[in-house]
Amino acid sequence: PDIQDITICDSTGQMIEKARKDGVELCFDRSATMKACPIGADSACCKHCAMGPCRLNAKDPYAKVGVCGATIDTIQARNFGRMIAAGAAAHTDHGMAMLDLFREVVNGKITDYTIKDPIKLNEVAASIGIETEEKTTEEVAHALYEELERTYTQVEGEVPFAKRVPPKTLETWRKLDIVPRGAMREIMEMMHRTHMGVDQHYENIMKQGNRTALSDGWGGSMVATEISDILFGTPVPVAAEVNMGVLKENQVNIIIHGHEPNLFESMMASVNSPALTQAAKDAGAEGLNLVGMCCSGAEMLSRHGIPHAGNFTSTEAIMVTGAVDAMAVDVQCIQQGLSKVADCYGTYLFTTNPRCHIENTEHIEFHEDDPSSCTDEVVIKAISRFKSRKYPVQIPNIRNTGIHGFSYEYINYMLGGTFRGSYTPLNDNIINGRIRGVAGVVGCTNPRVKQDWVHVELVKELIRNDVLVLQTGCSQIALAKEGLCSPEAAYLAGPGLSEVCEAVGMPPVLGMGSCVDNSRILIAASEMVKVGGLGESIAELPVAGAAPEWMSEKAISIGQYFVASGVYTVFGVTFPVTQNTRFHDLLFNGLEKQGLGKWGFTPDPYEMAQKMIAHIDAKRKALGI
Ligand code: BF8
Ligand code: SF4
Repeated sequence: PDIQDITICDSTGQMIEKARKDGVELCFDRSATMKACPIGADSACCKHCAMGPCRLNAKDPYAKVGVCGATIDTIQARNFGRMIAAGAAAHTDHGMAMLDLFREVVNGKITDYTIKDPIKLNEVAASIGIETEEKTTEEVAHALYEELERTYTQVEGEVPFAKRVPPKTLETWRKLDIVPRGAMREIMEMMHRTHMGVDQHYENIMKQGNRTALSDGWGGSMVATEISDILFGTPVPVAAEVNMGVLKENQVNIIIHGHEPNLFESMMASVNSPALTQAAKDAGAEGLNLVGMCCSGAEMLSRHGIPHAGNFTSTEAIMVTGAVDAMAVDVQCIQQGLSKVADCYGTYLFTTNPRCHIENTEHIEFHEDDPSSCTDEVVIKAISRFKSRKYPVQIPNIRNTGIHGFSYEYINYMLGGTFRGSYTPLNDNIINGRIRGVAGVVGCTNPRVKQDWVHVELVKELIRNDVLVLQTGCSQIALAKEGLCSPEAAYLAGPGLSEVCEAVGMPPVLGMGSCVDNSRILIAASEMVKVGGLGESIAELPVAGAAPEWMSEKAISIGQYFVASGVYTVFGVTFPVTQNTRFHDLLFNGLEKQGLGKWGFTPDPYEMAQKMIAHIDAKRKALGI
């Protein structure tokens, strides 16, 4: 296929062209030759036991059943439930790793990290009912740890952050019996229920699907965000550069790719160490250049303004520059294909997390009690590669500046002014119609669709119609590369939104961080309910969500927790459900009738925008605004 059909990212396009000349295969090439399995795409197959695998016919979904008698609805609900479980497990295990780190810091066993944001510590503790007055930071931290551990382990009862859910939304969940207990329990039960011969009613399976997804959004993901803020600082707006031009020809380039901020934080310490900086200079480099990719990149971009080189589908392509001296990865969204591309260009690729090794790839384990032994080693290897660079370097000369780091707390401050931080002005602007509604546009890029294009076209359409856009993950990087994360992009917004943007000095698109930081969007939505004037539950708000180029099971878990929280959520690319089935109807209509949100699907960004705006308008109408 032509490069203009593969990506709108010029840098990635240039690297695809170079890779073709160099005879190097990228995910885009593999997706062109690996046609998607049409049966799996419709979720019409089951391999949950050895009487199968069984294949049903999506064109005539009720004509056949599996060997055990499972219907199309059971089969696809089980598949969907397991996607939620896997996605929720990824986020919650990441959150638990942050909580483990927090515990060891609080206990004084790990000394390389500290509590950087004691104000946030107190706020989070207070939000879940922990008494903070007349307590030391240490005492509050201990109490918070004890409480948050329940997010994972508790056998009975509601997760701690259920206290942040608007009462009416929580009431709906209680009625439906979907308030999450500990994530470990929910994920375990989801896996059990989707085993051969257990839960065989698609509605009941989705009940557990909702509960499992909520244990991610209001559980593991929220813990990941809050603990990371407490340990590493709550983001405030910061100017930062994105795109492959952040690589520097005359410097030692090191990329961190993955999801856990601790590796990245320690890598920052290593590249700032005078000894290693000197070593880089001795090797003829002007310095050490640390940049991020994917979600840990988005998190560091938002928290510290560290440059970001590109989103998910650019992670192989960037090595084609020949300029990447080392790439260290931790967990999630690490394509195995990286290993081969790294070989082709002599890039040192390292895995660092015990959860993620890659065949034929060196593993240097990262230990939080001795982080620099890993991160220094990565820097030293990168310097040695710089010294003996054998490959011609070709860096696309493209950089885009934007403002990132709009935490929930900062939006509060920004809109409310110094002394009266609150979401009231946001609600006011929604009520008076300057802002039509709020959209969360998030998620991956996917080589099955033109990279970044669906994100960018959708968001342009939304802001043109006065919809304020909140962003996370790889989507945020797509928009940043198009310049939409800068205040100057206000001219692309409709008259009402651009007026608000100009008054406040904010971009029409607010980047909030990584995928676990979607929890910031949940908190913002709860706050909008709390402030008043826009209904009593999240389901009544004029808001919508989208993951236009999604690919991962984590995205399905995120989508489901937004839906369960009351948000209309539209996915692009493809949707893993058979049309014209009862299960499809449950996801796209039935859940809304239960008082939750609902799913939508279209690969077309303009239609997606229309659907979201129509939903926002319907909610406005219901509110009488
Ligand atoms: O958690 S947006 S491709 S990097 S899954 Fe992965 Fe998707 Fe990117 Fe982060 Ni989120
Ligand atoms: Fe087939 Fe049923 Fe076994 Fe699934 S659980 S593979 S549908 S027999």
